[in-house]
Amino acid sequence: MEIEVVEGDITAQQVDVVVNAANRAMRGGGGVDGAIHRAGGPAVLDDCRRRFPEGLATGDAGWTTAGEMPAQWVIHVVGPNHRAGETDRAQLTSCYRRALEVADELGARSIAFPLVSAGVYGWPREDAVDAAIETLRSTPTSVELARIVAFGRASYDLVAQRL
Ligand code: AR6
Repeated sequence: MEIEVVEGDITAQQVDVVVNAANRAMRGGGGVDGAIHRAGGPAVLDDCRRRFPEGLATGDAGWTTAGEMPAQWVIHVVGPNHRAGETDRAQLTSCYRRALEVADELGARSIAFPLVSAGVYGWPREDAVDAAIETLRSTPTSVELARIVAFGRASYDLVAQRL
């Protein structure tokens, strides 16, 4: 699998799957989650309610429609909330591994990731980048392209350097 980085907005990516940095309730929020629900429209939340009545566990992933976005699916993952004391790194790497597993179930060939937990959830940024890259490199998958979407120049430079 090829791994690349771009600077930009995850909701605009022309890929099969965009990954959402969600929370356990899976009913929307701020950051990437807010942007994805705004861009995808109400079909995304409808699908979240229908397919995930109980939400999702930390470290897990599940798919919905991408609604009005160019992508076909959203894979929602729940990163650990470092700010709230969830500091188990295995829960963060699990988000990337589980997202690729779900992408394989869908037959997706391309997927765009935000830096899960690196915003509101406060995971130290350099380690969030390293966890993403390590896990994308080491997980067997039929996905051909993983794109890390960095929000802002500083994030882009950091990911490019770590790649
Ligand atoms: N495209 C790409 N990256 C973005 C975008 C965007 N449109 N917007 C923000 N980022 P965050 P988390 C970057 O906070 O830390 C929500 O309220 C951002 O700069 O979206 O996992 C959820 O509902 C950061 O680097 O996700 C949860 O409650 C990264 O994406 C909680 O926040 C992740 O930031 C999840 O927090």
